Amino acid sequence: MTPRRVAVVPAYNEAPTVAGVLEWLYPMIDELIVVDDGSTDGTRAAVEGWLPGHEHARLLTFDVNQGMSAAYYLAFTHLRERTDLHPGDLVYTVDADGQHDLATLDELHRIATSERLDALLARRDLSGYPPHKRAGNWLLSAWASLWAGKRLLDVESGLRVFRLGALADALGYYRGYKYSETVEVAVVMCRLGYRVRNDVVVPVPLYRSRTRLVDAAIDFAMIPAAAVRVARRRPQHEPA
Ligand SMILES: Nc1nc2c(ncn2[C@@H]2O[C@H](COP(=O)(O)OP(=O)(O)O)[C@@H](O)[C@H]2O)c(=O)[nH]1
Ligand SMILES: [Mg+2]
Repeated sequence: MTPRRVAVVPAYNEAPTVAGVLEWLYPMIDELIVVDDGSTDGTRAAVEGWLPGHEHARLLTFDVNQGMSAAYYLAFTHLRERTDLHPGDLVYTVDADGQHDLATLDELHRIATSERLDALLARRDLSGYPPHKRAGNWLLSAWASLWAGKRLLDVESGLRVFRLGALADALGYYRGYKYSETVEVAVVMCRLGYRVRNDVVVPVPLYRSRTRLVDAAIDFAMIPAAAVRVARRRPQHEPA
């Protein structure tokens, strides 16, 4: 059976780019979920203006900003509860800021399915990023690798393909705070024994980042916490 492809796009104050991202993404997937995370600009209006005529897209919302992790948690728990989806279906995540070159999606999909991966976390080509961002990303990925028991190369990437069954399982072990969702899901999935790749390099046509030092510090602390949570709750895990 061909897996369904569901894309999740968290959006916070992305009025200039969000509709363009949705328009590009929509023909490549079967269903689209965009989460407006209490945006204070015209994001909600831009999405609502785009929705008509796109019947496989839906908007989930927070009235007050909750942070990126909460936006993902809302969408993922919704998917986990859906009885019309199967563990083999695929969940894509894409930023709303136009940072991801969606021309890479087909190739990511091909690799994820042909290698039967549980998670393909695209490794962004950060060569256009400032040195302090690259150093921070390297350090965070190295720290995550230590706790994941597997070499991870870009744990902050928001361009990903998950197998729904594995994602739904991992959701029992983390919730995420601010931006920590990306690092936590990577560590949790590795610790649970799922097949994870983080070495497929994708270009980043646009540098734009809102994360600050405090966000990196939060991620740093959340990584061991996530690993310990898995070890405590499921010492002898057999991947679902
Ligand atoms: N900055 C920020 N982004 C959020 C929030 N909630 C959801 N997002 C979305 O999460 C995605 C990743 O955020 P971004 O700032 O691009 O992070 P970066 O690419 O890791 O630097 C974007 O699509 C944002 O619009 C939030 O509270 N703050
Ligand atoms: Mg981004």
